[in-house]
Amino acid sequence: MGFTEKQEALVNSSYESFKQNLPHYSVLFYTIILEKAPAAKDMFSFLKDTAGVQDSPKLQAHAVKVFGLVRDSAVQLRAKGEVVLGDATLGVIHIQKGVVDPHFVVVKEALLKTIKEAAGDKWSNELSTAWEVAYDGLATAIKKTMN
Ligand code: HEM
Ligand code: ISQ
Repeated sequence: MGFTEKQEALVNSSYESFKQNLPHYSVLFYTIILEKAPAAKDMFSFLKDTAGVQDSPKLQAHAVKVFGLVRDSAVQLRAKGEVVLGDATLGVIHIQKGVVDPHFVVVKEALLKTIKEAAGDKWSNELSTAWEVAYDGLATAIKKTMN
């Protein structure tokens, strides 16, 4: 079965919970990424010269973009069964920054952990799987433009 209405609803509602405390969850998201891939710190222009992960409007803006794109992918998967990348420059940006395949796994794990925190007692395996499927669809679309 394809991506269901229920899955889309689960992604939408937990995305709203994430946005509710964006400063906190943005920092958590980056912190988990840097725990798993410390060298990635220098890839981000807004983290490069800071000590550790510090909350800033830029940090939040980037983080909410990533989660928002995954949410959009869930909407697309439900509506038409595939993810079409709206921004064709995403592949170029990631190549230029030196992003490689294993990074996508790190970001996925961090995203799922962050959503688990944000969803709180509404979290379920079903919710997590919905995010995972939406993320994988988006990651595949970005990677296609990275070749
Ligand atoms: C830039 C989204 C995966 C590292 C960007 C930008 C977007 C984006 C929208 C443009 C700049 C912005 O406005 O934030 C995504 C999405 C991903 C993904 C949706 C997965 C589905 C990754 C991975 C890495 C990565 C796996 C590696 C750790 C970066 C870096 C930049 C960037 C370093 C440049 C940030 C800067 O301006 O310094 N990404 N990204 N991204 N992405 Fe990703
Ligand atoms: C990947 N791409 C762009 C921004 C990001 C912010 C946090 C973690 C990963 C990201």
